[in-house]
Amino acid sequence: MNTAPSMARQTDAVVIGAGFAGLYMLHRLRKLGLNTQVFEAGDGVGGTWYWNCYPGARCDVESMQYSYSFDEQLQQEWKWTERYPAQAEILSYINHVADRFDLRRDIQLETRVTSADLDENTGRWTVRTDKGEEINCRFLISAAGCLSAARVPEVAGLADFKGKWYHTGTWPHEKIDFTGQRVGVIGTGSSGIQAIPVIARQASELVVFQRTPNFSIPAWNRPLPQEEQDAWKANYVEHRERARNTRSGILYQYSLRATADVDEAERQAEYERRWQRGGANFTHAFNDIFINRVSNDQAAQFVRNKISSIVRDPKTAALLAPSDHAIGTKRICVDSDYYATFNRPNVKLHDLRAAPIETIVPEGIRTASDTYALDSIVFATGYDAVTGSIDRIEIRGRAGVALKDKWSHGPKTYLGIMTAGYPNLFFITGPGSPSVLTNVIVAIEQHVDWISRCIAHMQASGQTIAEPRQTAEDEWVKHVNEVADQTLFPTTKSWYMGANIPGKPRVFLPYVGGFGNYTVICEDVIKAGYRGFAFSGQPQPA
Ligand code: N01
Repeated sequence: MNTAPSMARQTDAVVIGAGFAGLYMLHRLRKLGLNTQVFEAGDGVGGTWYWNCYPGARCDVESMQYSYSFDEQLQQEWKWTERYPAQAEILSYINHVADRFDLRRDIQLETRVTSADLDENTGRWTVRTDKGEEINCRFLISAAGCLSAARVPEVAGLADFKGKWYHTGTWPHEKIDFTGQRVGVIGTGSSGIQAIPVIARQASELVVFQRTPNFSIPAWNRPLPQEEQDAWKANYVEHRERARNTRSGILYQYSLRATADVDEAERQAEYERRWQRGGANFTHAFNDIFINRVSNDQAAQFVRNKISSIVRDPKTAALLAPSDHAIGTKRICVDSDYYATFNRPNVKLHDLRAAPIETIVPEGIRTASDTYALDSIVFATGYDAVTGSIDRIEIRGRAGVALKDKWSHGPKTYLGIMTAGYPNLFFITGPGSPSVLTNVIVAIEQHVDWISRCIAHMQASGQTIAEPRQTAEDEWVKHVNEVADQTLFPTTKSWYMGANIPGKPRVFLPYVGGFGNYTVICEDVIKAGYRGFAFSGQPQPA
């Protein structure tokens, strides 16, 4: 094992990533009096919202909810302009937070963490970066994000393409103008569904290469009037508290009724009411949509009917209507004019199931049926989700075991926060926690607060090393799987299941037991004296 050389810079904590998670973690660690170094691969803060500046990028959680709650003054002062925040506005907000709390002085940009090795004798980590630095720390905290390892599929011929190509998750920061261009977009997940309508308005021709259609609900985005914000802010603390007790950390209207509790007319009226309200609230129209196949299919059929009512060409409408998965078991998309975009004369849908891509040629894309001449190609092909950002760092814990090897059959954690054999390594929104099934800022705050309390507990009790017990981890992993198996999620090949990455183990990555329930479990663990965790180490000098 490669242990810390004496020349390595010493600090108390290293945080990987300066997105929402990394910034708030830094803020809390400072309050604990810890010297902290944050490393960020981008040349600005913001994480996901730094990288995803593709056309149309916007959050599908409403502005008043998609922000930090930890500082009352911050949430009162910041003004949002639209119902759903656009990427640029979220990035301004994050930069404002970085300045307001004077966070930048501990953040090193354009630096990627490449490895971390545990020294079992000292319980400390030696972290290395792509800039050749070494830094030795007591606490190592991954704030690397769940959707940050962008994935370009291996397509033959890409290197020979004469035009430009982009991935939505690593979009260039200079303005890309597709005016007058022939553009191909590969992928119809949340990113593609947002980018396609905007690109269609610029491009002379747009070809959408679809392998699997997705369900999408209109956002009905609009300006956010001052009075609406003021009304929300008047009760911000209460709204946040209520959100924390929900299944997804978002104030949706969670129905208490099952689909079969109402007759067909009322059912359709409820779907319609939610469609008109817009957003992911749709999937909570009845409380059994995620667990009952028949109920799910009724909600899905409503959306399929909507698609065929919007898209004029019946063949295109049929291709856009998903039938291979239960609605919501792939992340539901929220769009602005997605389906109507296919009524434009300059937009064509190519069905990759019928005619897959054979190769990219210098002039464009050749499929089994057609060759499309293109000036630009946009990959909206997603991420190595949840574990990808952790896996690409060479992390070695006890006995030099690589985390990648420990997780070769799927990630194993206790509460999604720590993993046995890797003391003092914490994950913010790690695998086995609600993470991507929630308003992720709510999940981030809960994890950062929990980790901070754990470290404060160690400081108070004079312990230097925290590690989950193997038995606690095994029980948690079992629980995560059991809860997932009670839902329809595992029936779908999705990135939630690791199914989008060739060779990735098929396990359900997040915890689907509900954010509210999860926080109760985390609180109980603390109340029971950090049940399932072992603390050790020499008392630290004051
Ligand atoms: O990625 P995805 P995404 N050939 O994995 C297709 C969050 N997010 O970036 O389904 C052809 O969902 C793939 O097809 P298939 C949100 O959590 C949020 O869109 O594998 N096609 C699929 O259509 C979201 O879920 C927001 O058959 C290929 C698409 O590419 C997550 O990020 C906005 C292919 C990938 O869809 C990821 O979304 C954006 C290939 N070789 C993202 N490989 C908001 O807040 C993949 N595909 C609104």
